[in-house]
Parts: sequence; structure tokens; C-alpha cells
Amino acid sequence: MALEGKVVGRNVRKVDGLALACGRPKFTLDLDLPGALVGKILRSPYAHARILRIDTSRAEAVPGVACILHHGNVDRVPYTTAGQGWPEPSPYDNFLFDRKVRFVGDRVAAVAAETEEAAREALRLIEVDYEVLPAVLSPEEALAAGAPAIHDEDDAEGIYDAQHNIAAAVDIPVGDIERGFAESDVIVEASCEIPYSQHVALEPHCVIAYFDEDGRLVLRTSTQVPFHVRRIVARVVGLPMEKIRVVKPRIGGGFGSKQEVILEPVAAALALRAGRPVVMALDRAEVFTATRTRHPMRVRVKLGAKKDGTLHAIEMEALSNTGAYGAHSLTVLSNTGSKTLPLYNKAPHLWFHGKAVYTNLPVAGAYRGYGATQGYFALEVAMDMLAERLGMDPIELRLVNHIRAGETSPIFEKIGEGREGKPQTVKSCALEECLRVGAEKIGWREKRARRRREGSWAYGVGMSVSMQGSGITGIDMAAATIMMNENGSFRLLVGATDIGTGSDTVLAQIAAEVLGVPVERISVYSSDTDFTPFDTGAYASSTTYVSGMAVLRAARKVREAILEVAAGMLAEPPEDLELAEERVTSKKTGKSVTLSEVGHRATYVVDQRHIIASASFVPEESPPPFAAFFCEVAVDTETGVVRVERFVAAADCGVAIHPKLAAGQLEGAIVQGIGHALSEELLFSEKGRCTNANLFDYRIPSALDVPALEVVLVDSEEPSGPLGAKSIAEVGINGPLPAISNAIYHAVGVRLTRAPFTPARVLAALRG
Ligand code: SMO
Repeated sequence: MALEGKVVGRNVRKVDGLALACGRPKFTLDLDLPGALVGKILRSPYAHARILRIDTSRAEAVPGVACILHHGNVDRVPYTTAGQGWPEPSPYDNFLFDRKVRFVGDRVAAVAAETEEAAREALRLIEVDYEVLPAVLSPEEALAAGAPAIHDEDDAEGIYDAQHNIAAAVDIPVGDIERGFAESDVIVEASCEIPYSQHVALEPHCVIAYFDEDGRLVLRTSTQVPFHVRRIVARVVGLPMEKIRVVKPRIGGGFGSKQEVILEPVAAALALRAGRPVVMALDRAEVFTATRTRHPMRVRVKLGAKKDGTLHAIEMEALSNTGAYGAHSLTVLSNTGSKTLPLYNKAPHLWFHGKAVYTNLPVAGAYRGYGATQGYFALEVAMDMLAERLGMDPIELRLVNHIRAGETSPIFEKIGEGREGKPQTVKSCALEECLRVGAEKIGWREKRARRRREGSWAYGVGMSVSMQGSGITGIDMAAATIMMNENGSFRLLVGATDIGTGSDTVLAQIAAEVLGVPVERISVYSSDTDFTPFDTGAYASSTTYVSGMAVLRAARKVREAILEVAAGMLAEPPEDLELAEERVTSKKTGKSVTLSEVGHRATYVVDQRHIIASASFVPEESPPPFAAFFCEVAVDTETGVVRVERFVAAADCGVAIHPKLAAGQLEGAIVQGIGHALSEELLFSEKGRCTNANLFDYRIPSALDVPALEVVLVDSEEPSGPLGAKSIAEVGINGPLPAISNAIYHAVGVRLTRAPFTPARVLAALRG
């Protein structure tokens, strides 16, 4: 493979792999703090209610109870839980505790006690009188005339239209959409809907709050965004930022659910009030109902095309349900358009518009794919309909329309992260090759031409494509520090947040490649707001690209310093020297010195200094990774059961720094996407109570449910990225919903547009 370096492009051992495999204590709750209190949260039994009275006297009398917090005894500070850059694009519509509750599971009070039993007993004894209010349980109800206003408080900030329950709205026209449709030869329309679904990270949200020897507050927490945690907690509990340290240990998955600052302010407030350490961990039911979910969304896509298949007009309308609070409401909605429409950049007339509305249901937030998943479901089903109407092969239709290297889309500039974006030209795109490889592997041509049928089982194949981004232009920022030890090894300090993705390994590889050492000679530390430099965090498919560029820059500076010292030793100019295999060697004379000799000289002998460098990176563009997805499904026409028989994905993530980890990201995202397509949905009673908040009734794919899955990484080289890399974390989750829906259509001739495609829905569709 041409793109392989000495370290980059190789499947080196994960830097934390052995410790994780051996079960060494590395996760948040593995720290045993003597004397820590247990924190628990009292949650609302009602979807919408006003708290008339709260009496904690009986609860406080429970032996072992240290403190109880509620709206009556904490400061009222509006904030957002969305862990994003500053200024924050999500509305400030959250309070640590409020006078009102807005969904079943909303926080009413929190207790810290010596034991879990005492904490639970106290929760039971807190007396609350509620005035139950009419609940709004769907986006349609939220928008209906006379609907109760969910956010009627007068101190929330940044809500688009609180009186009408609209958290955020977008309206982005390009060209003249009416003319576009009038000039089109063929028009199709699809409306697709995604329900409530949850990330189901293996490790639930958890945090330990304690005080260091100087009385500073330390939060050891399972987060994707340590620096945003520090900023948001400081604001909510009223501490100066320098009095807070956030430590991120190993993380058992996030997928967006930990891009939210949910538990940390509660734990911090309890610890501060009690003057004692506090441990908090949610149970699975709380994770399902009271952390964050994907934004349920209905997306309508109308496509107008010329006879040859060239798209001429695209309208996309999204109705997003943000639940009780507006975390990521504007940015997820924006991404529904901004991460989908540039893919088909041949259409001159575009209109993207939509609303994110409040309901009295669980709070939606960031979830891998971040709006694009919802958008691609409708867009790629509509493309399948268009191909059929035109009598074109669906692959051919994509080939006619997809963006290529050297091309742009006005959408890049029009839609950014809650504000305008930046113009961008795509510099690498191997989607054509992805389509070719994927089609060949699934046997597209043969299977498309001949539908198989066995008894009641009908077989079909379907496909879809998607892109995503690599970080957020002009907003994301990452920094890295590299220090050389005198023996020629290095410490790499990054604010980048490995949440199980393997990014520590990827970043070490980038440094190792530049510094001419094996990965084993680099110790990586991520992330601790006291010791590692700033990084916006692990989200928006940013780490390899954004943090990787910071590491690359820091490593280049360190290399320069090493060559300078070696130049003095070899009495040759640095330009004539090269750094490889742990030595600096003269290109002219062949003489060399080891890195250890360089390190010892710099540290102890001549012109002493620490060889150390820091660098930052802010992306000016967000190069999209691309992927093509193909699947074969079997549909039982008697029971409506859908089985995914095979799934093939080919993706272009630029240079894969660690091909196995990159392939693992793609596989994991696809399996989550298959869960969206076949089984995952949170269900609610008519009072807004979730009825399946457990892993038995809410079905994520298990190992047994994963089909024959083949992923291929197609090389490209992204000139703006670190050693040619762009992202891979999210793009894979956008494919399965439309590919499986399109395959079902090929198998049995019905379009499934409401996820998940349960047997009942498939049967209903089959029966007309
Ligand atoms: S949904 Mo991710 O935390 O950008």
C-alpha cells in the first residue's frame, strides 16, 4: 500500500490495549475514594408539572444523609448541557433544579448520603406537591395552536420561539426552488421518520467529585468533552474555572451521549455543599430516559431531476423533536442539511428548512451521525425512488450526481455550526471507487437483475451513499504538547479525548511517524484539564483530523529542535540531517547520533534545554469522508421479519492511520445503524413514561444479530489532513437505514419509511 509509513498505515498495538485487556482499573468508577458519599437523583413522575411544594425534612432525618439539593436551595443559573464550543449555539434552557419539570425523569432533587440505601431512602421521603400540567407528547402537538408552552420561564436565553415551543429553526434557500422544480423532468418525494433511540454506551454516565489537597474541585468523569465540562460546571456552580480540574480516564463509549454535561454539575454541587467527595453513577433506566437520545425526526425530501438523472432541485424539510430541553437542537437540525446536500452538488436549486420543537419527552442531543443520519434516510430513499422513475441503476444515479474532488457546494458556506459555514472545495473523494468495490463485493449486478424467492422469504439488495465531515470549521480547536525524555522517548499530552475509539493510539502514530520512533517510545496522556492542553473534545468526527494536525505540528517542531542539537554534535547543518529509526543521520556523510545521545546532550551537557513543543490547530475546512453501502436482505412475507443477510461498506477516510481501528469505527457505526433500521425504539405511554427503558425490551443488535459484514477502506489522500487522513467515526451510521429500506423495496416492492422496520410495520406495509 503506497500510503503506508513506518508507523502510519500500520495496525500497531493499541497504546492502552494491554491494560484494557487485562482489566486494569482505568475507568471512572475504578477509583476507590474512602469516605465518598453516594449521589442520587429524585426524578419527576410527570411529563409536565409545576412543583408547588417540596419538603425535605423527613428525608434529611434519615441517618447518613449529608445534603439534599433542589430548586429552593441552589442558585438559579440558565445553561445548556450541550458540550459545544463557546459561544454556545444551544439555548440556555436548563437549570440545575427548576420549579418546573418537563419530562418523566426530569430532575427534582439530589441527595448525597453515606450509603446507597440511605440515599434511596431519602429520595423516597422527599415530599413534593405537583400541579400537573397538560403534556405535549409529539412535535405536531407542540406546534398546534394553543399548545402549552413548555419553556414559559422568563430567564431562559436563546430559544427561537418559546411561546410556540420552537427551540430552533433554519431556512436556507439556494437558487430558486420553484423554478428548479418547474424545470425538472421528474419529481419524487419521500418522507422518512426516525423515532427515539439511545446510544447505549456500555459504560453508563458516571462521575466522582472530590477535592485535592488545595481544596480545588476535581471531577473524574466519563465525558467526551473535559474542557467544556470545566467551563459549564464553573458557570453552573459559580466557581472560577481555575478551581476546577476535570480528569478523563478510559471511557466505555459515548457516541455523542457524553458530549453532554449532565451529571457533573449535580455531583459538583453536592460535593461542594457536603464538603465531601461524591460518587454518582446512573442505572441503565436513567441512561435511557434521562441522559440524551437521538433527535427523533421526520424529514421530507423532494427531488427534481432532468431526464439524464442530473438533479436540478432538492428540497429538504425537517421536523426535529428535541424533547424537554434544546441541547444541540439547532446544530443537529443544521447538520441534517449541511452534511447531506453537498453530496449532490449538481443541483443549482436547493431549499433546506426545518424546526426543532420542544415536547415533554426525554431530551435529545448529540448522537453519532448528528442529524445527517436522519437526513440521509430520506435523501437516499428518495434517490432510490428517483432511480426507479428514471429507469436508471441506483449506482449510476449516484455517479451522475455526487460531488468530486475539485468541486464545491454552496451549502458549505451557507450552513455552519449554528451560524454560517465556510466555503470549501473537496480535495479528496474516492466515492466512485467505493461504489465500484462495494457493488462488486455484494454481487450487485446479478442480484439486482434476479430477485431470489424461497418459500415465504423474498430477497433483495439495496444501496445508499453518505458523507460526513472532519471536525467543525473555525470552531474546533485542538492543541498538543510533546516533550522529549533524555533517553530519546517522548511524552505526548493531548486534550483530545479517547472515548474508546483508539484515538490515543492514532495520535501516537502521527507523532511517532514524524519523530522516527516506534509507537512504544511515546507515552500518551489524555486528558486532564490541569495537565493537557486545550481540545474541544471528541465529537463531530474531529479527533484524527483536528487533534491529529495539532500533534503533527507539535511533532514537527520537536523534530526541528532535535535536528538542531544533532547539528551541533555532527557539525553539519540541520538541512543535511534526517531523523529515522531513533537516530539522526547525515545524508551526506552517513554519520549518525542516537536520539538518546541527542537527549542526554540537550538535557545535561551543552546549551541545556528541554526539547518540548506545543502546537494548536483550527480547521479551515472539514473534509468529508465518503462511503457506499450495500446490503442484501431477506423479508419473510408471512411474518414481516427482515433479516440482513449481508452488509458491505466501502469508505474513503483518506489515509487510514490505523486501518484496523478505522475499520472498527466503520463496523461499529454500521451495526448501530442496523439497530436503528430493525429494532431500536424507545416507547412511551400516553402519559409520556418510557415503557421499555431496559436492555431486554429495547433491542440493540447483539453479536448474534450482526450479519456477514464486510468493510473496505478505499485509499485517498487528503492534502489538508494529518499525513493524508480525514475522519471515519460517524459516516458509517448513515448508511444502513436507507440501504436496508431500499433493499426491502427491491425484495417485496414496499417502501419502509418509518424506522425501525419491525415485523408489524413490514406486514402492515405488505398488506397495503
Ligand atoms: S454526535 Mo458526536 O458527539 O459529534
